[in-house]
Amino acid sequence: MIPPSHPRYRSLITRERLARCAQKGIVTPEGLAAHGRGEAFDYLIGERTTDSACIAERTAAALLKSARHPVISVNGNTAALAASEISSLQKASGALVEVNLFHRTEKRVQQIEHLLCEAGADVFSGESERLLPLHHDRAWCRRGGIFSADVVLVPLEDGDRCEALVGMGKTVVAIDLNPLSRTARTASLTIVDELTRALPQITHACYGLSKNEGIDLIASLDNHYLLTDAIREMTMRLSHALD
Ligand code: PTJ
Repeated sequence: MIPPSHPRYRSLITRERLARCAQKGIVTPEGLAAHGRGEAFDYLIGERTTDSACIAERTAAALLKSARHPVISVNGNTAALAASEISSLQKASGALVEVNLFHRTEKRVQQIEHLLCEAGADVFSGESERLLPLHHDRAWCRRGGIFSADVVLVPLEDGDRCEALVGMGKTVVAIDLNPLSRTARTASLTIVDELTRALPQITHACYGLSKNEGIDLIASLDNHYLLTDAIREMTMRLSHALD
């Protein structure tokens, strides 16, 4: 029997929640596969927040707090795993919350918006348009939301859209346990940490950061260092795996 305080217990509860959300159509089959990839990388990094991820989370808070128009983009996996954490981060950062999907259907958009509202988020809804320079359904977003944002937080984003957002001149903050993914390498700032650990840390930092610390964190942002350090942590754990 695994004790409730053990990270493995949490991951079993999380899997059950995702499976329930998949049955309702909130999470797609591709979303379940993406979660499995995330679990594997989380295992490699030791199911904990590393020091460099902690710096990345504080820098994300600084970017959100100093943005003119910050937006948190939410997909099916993020809503299923962390609707209430998104709501708390919205309150701490003042960011707009917009549902933006890879496998887009109107029904899924509405289901996910409903889930977020139930968790206390104030969801930006209304007319979507094909505004991002992409050829598929991922081009859809709202003119007053992601399209006009200067800073976008994209938990679990796909590489094409991340690249498109960066190409539009936005500061893109990704949460992605895979430091080798195209999203991780394209984003302005990548938090290599598990979503439900990362979001509360960003929220906490939004309340605690001084203006000067925020300025210093943004000035010293080095995404290449953050990715290299995550790979170093994983490699180190692997090389001692059988000790
Ligand atoms: O709900 P939709 O239709 O918008 O689809 C969402 C998914 C996640 C299916 C879609 O965006 C997708 O396919 O994403 P990717 O390209 O598979 O990227 C997801 C990334 O998130 C992968 O690199 C995973 O390792 C990582 N990941 C998965 N679960 C977590 C995670 N990172 C942090 N925390 C997690 N819990």
